[in-house]
Formats: sequence, C-alpha cells, structure tokens
Amino acid sequence: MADTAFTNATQILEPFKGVKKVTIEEYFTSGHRTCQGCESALVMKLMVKAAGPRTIVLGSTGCMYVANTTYYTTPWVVPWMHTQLGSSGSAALGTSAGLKALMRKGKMKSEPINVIAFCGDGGGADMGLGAISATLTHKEYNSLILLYDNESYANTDIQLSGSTPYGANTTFSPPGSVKRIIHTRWKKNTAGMLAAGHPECRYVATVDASYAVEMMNKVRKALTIGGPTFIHSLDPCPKGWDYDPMLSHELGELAVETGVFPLYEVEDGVVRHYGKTKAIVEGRPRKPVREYLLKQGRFAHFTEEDLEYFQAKVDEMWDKWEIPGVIPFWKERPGTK
Ligand SMILES: Cc1ncc(C[n+]2csc(CCOP(=O)(O)OP(=O)(O)O)c2C)c(N)n1
Ligand code: SF4
Ligand SMILES: [Mg+2]
Repeated sequence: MADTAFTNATQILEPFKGVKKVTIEEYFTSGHRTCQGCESALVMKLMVKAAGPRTIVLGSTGCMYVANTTYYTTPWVVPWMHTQLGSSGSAALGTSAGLKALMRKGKMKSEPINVIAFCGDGGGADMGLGAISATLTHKEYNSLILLYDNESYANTDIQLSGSTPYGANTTFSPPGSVKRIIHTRWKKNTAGMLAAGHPECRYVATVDASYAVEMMNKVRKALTIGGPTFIHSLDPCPKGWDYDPMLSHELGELAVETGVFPLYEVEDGVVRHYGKTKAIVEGRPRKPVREYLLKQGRFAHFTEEDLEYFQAKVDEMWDKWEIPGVIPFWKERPGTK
C-alpha cells in the first residue's frame, strides 16, 4: 500500500465520520492470549488503530502486558515496550522527552510520533497515580496515557483495586455468611480527579469500547491536542466480572445506560458529556443499575438492600453532583446538611 494511504491515519487525526470511514489497517493483531470476550484487548486494538502506524506504545504490567506478549509472540505491529507496574506516567514522559531531545539534536528525523502509555486500574488508578499526575503537569511533552479499567488487579487473579465497584466479589473480598459485603468503598473517580487537578493537561476523556467509533475519536482528539492527555476506558472482563463472554458488549452499553460510567470529555476546562450520557443529561431516563449488576456473577450475592444502596449512590452522582458524573461535590443548600 502506498505511503500516502497513511497520511490521514497518522498525524492528521481527523475524527472518523462513522464506522465505514474507519481505516482498515490493524496494528494490534493476532498472537495474544487474552480471555475470550476480553474488552481490554479490544481497547488496545482500537486505541492503536486510531493512532496509526507512527506510534510507540508503552504498557505497564497487567493482563495487557502478560497476555499480550507471551514468550516469542506479540500482537503489536508498532514498537512496544513493557514498563513497571506503577510507571506508565514515567514511561510516557521519558519517551516523549527522549524523542524530543533526539529530534532537537538532529539524531532523528523531526516528525510527529504518537506516544501512548497504557496502564490497568491497579497500575494507574492506584500504584502509578503519582507518576501519571507528574506527567500531566508537563505540557511541553506530547503523550497519551490510557487507563484500561477492568476493575481489578486481573492478571494476578482478580484482587480488588481502588477502581473495583462497591460490594464486588474479588479474591480479596469474597462474600461470606457472617459478612456479605466485604468491599465497602465506592469506586475512585480517577478521570474526574485528574481533570480537576491538572491545569496543564488540556484533555481528559472517559470512553467505552462498546461505542467504538466514539472511543477511537477520543484517542485521535487527545493525540491531536497534544501535551500530556489522559483517557479512562471502562472494560468489561469476563473472568473478573464473572459473566458469559458474549455479554461484554452489552455490559459496556449497560454501564453507560444505567449511569454507572458516564462518558464525558474535559477540553481546556470545558466539560462535554457525549453519546448516551449526553442523552441522560438532557433528560433520557437511566436504566436501573440492577440490569447491569445482576448480569455479573461478582454481584450475585447482592440482596435488594445492596441493590438499593448502589442505585442511591449512582442517583447521587446524577442528582447532586456539581457536574453530573464528573465533579463529586455539591453546594450546601440552606436548611440541608
Ligand atoms: C511493583 C509490582 N507489584 C506487584 C506486581 C504483580 N502484578 C503484576 S500484574 C498485577 C496486576 C495489575 O493490575 P492492573 O494494573 O489493574 O492490570 P490488569 O492485570 O487488571 O490488567 C500485579 C499486582 C508487579 N508486577 N509489580
Ligand atoms: S482476566 Fe479480564 S482483562 Fe485479563 S485477559 Fe481475561 S478478560 Fe481480559
Ligand atoms: Mg485491572
């Protein structure tokens, strides 16, 4: 294929105007050993398809490292490097700074090269949060950090992370007859926290691969805007969430339709809800969270009381938060506490 075919698929990253306009080249192909129905593998494929061939991918330890690079095999067509579990931020910053220095010294042709560092929720929302925060303060370097959130430390057998939802059954929080709910913390608001706290970061978005074209367009937008950017993707995981692999796509949709995972972007301080989340903000009723939760074995121990608690917490995000689903504060009103 002629080089010109890649022109628009690389550094002039216009949004794909519908699924028929998506480029056909794949840069994450066969050769991986993720579980059947693994949404995170789909995220890798879409992420690098959106970025195009002039891309370097860095990845911290987790399923997307271990299952993707079994000895002597790899699905990555573009250059790829493993980095330590908590260091996707450092890898992103170091690589983009290194490229910039090499180009400045004339040791490399000066051209735009995408740097994408991915991390899991354990590696990104917990262990590597400090390094990601540091990277998002350096506006002179271009990189995208993509957090693929399967809501557990999946690769080491589904331990709970700060991103695991309330009450979920994990190897660290198995429900018992004495105590039904072991994990009583609400999920971290990672994207909202990073967007609110990093004035030099021009772009933060949440994505869901069930809405694949929108997801790829957010990646293209982040890379086009440049500087350090951050995307948080919610990824159904058949093994950790305990469901039939054929339900991955449907669960991704339900996470959005129930309001559990809002889709939004924050560009230069302006918040835009998009897709089905925008419709919810504009008045479309949310589906009850039980439709999402009860399809997953990790919530099989939930009673009516647990479902009501979960629903009430999600309602709070929508009815009380200063910016629904994004900023978790609300103003004190006279007469209320
Ligand atoms: C510093 C460090 N501690 C622990 C481990 C063991 N370990 C490897 S992968 C992993 C889980 C990572 O979870 P996450 O980032 O959510 O990625 P996932 O496995 O879910 O894809 C752990 C704890 C490690 N590699 N390095
Ligand atoms: S455990 Fe989950 S994230 Fe890991 S490969 Fe399997 S489906 Fe994917
Ligand atoms: Mg994980």
